[in-house]
Amino acid sequence: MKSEPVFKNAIVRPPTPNFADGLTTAGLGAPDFARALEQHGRYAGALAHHGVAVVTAAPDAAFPDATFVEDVAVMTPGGAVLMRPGAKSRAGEVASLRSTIASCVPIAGAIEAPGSVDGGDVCAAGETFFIGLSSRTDEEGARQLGEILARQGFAVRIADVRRADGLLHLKSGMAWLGGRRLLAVDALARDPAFEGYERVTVPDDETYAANAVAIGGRVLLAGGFLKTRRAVEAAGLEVVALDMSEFQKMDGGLSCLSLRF
Ligand code: CIR
Repeated sequence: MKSEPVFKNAIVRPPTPNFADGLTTAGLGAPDFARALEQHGRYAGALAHHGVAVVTAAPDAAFPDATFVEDVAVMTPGGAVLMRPGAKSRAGEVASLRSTIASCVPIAGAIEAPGSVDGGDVCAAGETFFIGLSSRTDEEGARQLGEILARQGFAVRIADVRRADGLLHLKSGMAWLGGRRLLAVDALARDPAFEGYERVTVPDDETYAANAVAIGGRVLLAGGFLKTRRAVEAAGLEVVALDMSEFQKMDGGLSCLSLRF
C-alpha cells in the first residue's frame, strides 16, 4: 500500500454567497465572499498545477458549509464511504454531493444512525487510518467506519480530539506527511494513536497551519505561518503556500476543501 501521500483526483465545490451563514467559532469576523471564491479558485488551481484532476461540484446554497466537501465522505481504495455529519445543519450535504461522488468512484458504504462521523476527523496515512473522536464524530460512528476500513485491510487508530482544546476536527490539528511522519500541534502529540510516528511540530501560536495537504514531497500550507513553513522545509519538503483567510474565518482549512482520491 501507499506510503506517500499521492492522489490523482479531487472533488471541490465553490462556496456560495451565503457562505458566511455557516457554522463557526473562530471569532475572526465574517468572510468576504468574493475573496473566498478567489482563494477557492487558487486552491483548485494549485491542485491542478501539481497534477491532480479536479472535478468541480455545482455549489449548493441550501448548505452554507457545503464547500467543506471533505466532511461528507471518506475515500478508500474500495470506493467512497458516505459520512453522517455531526452537525444537523450539514446532514443534507451528503445527499447533495452524492451524485458527484458516485460519478467518480463507487459508493462503498455509509455511516448509519445513530453514529456520526465528519470526514475532517479521518486522516488516511498509507496503510493506517486515524479517526478522531470529536464534537462531531462519536464512538459509534468511529466503530462503524473502523470496521469498514479494517475489512479493506487498513490498520485503524483512534485519537481523542476532545482533549485538545479548540480543535474542531482531527485534521484541524494534524496532517500526514508520508511514511511515519506527521505535521501536528502539541495538543495531539501525546495521544497514543500517534505512537511510533515522527512529528514536525506546529507551534501553539500557529495551530491553524496544522491543517495541510501533502502531495508527494510537497505540502500545501496556509500562507502566513512562517514558523510552520520553516519546520516543514527543514523536514525536506517543498511548501506551496495558499491564502486561506476567508475559510479560516469559518473554521475550515486546506484539507476541508477537497475530497482526494
Ligand atoms: C463546520 O463547522 O462544519 C464548518 N464551518 C467547517 C468545517 C471544516 N471542515 C474540516 O475541518 N474538515
